[in-house]
Amino acid sequence: MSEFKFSVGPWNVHAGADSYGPATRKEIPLEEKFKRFKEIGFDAVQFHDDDAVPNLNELIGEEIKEEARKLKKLLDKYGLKAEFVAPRLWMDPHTIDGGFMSTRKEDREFAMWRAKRSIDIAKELGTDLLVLWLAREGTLCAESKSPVWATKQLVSAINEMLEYDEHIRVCIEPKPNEPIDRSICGTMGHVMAVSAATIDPKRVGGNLESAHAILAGLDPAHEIGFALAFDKLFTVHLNDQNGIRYDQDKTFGVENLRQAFNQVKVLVENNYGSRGEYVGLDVKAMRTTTDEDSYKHLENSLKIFKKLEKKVRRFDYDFQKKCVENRDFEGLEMYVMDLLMGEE
Ligand code: XLS
Ligand code: MG
Repeated sequence: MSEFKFSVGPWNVHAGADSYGPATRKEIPLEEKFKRFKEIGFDAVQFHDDDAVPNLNELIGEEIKEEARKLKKLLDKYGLKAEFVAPRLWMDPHTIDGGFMSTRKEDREFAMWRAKRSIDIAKELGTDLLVLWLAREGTLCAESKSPVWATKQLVSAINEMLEYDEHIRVCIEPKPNEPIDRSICGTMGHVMAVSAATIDPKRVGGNLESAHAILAGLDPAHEIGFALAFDKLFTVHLNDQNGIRYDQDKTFGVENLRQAFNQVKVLVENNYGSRGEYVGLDVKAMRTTTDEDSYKHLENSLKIFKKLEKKVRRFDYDFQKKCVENRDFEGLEMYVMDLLMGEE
């Protein structure tokens, strides 16, 4: 039995289309996903603004809130909470050169409109967490945008969100690349700096995604630890990644088991979750996955997390202490490998 609560987004159960090929599975209605999420053991659902309120660009404020209230009733029906709402700022034509940092005023205004609607939706769904995965926020042509100006734009945009609602917490999900190669806020270190520059740093934190840390050539557990050290890890997106390639959103732990072990370990050791934080997944099924197995990558991610949690809770800290005192890191490393390979 895990001591953590888990969350997932509806986009993690998908029809399998990618930039190189069409769908390989049927689309699944949102309510069916909620039912299965609960059965699998999830406690909360993550939302983009238009997952929660489709075609919100065509609606006005009150209509958006009304749609959000209907969704809240559906969540209640399945005993699920909403973890966060994230404005989707990478599909709309207004976001082709970013949103908050677009060189066009009308695009920046569009991004802010979506961010404020996301806050409205979050309040109706009963969460105070807004996630900003910044997607295209960067520089397509190096000479088209000053990185100084863009960084300051991001801080002022977040300040506007903090002023729009006195309770909202803004959680940046950093990613160093894809779909933009010169990103403005690519690691947890950047997030901490941006947070400190805002008008209310305690309400600005980070969402560490395992794959995004790996894409930056960094260790996910250390990125998690860095945010925890500043008390600013508002959530996580656990998954995996086979090296510095395209973003793969693989099942948690399947490529880098020891890295996954240490992500669970740093969360356990620092009582993550004790203030209601969720262990979020952001994983995608393989293209070959059949309709019947549409949720298997989620089930596998939870299984691997819980198996690793058991190993963390069996970790021999006395042995670790002895190895550290003697600087026997070879011995400590072998102990960890034995633990992971079931010899311990
Ligand atoms: C993309 C991001 C995305 C966000 C939610 O790489 O991980 O899935 O987490 O939009
Ligand atoms: Mg993510």
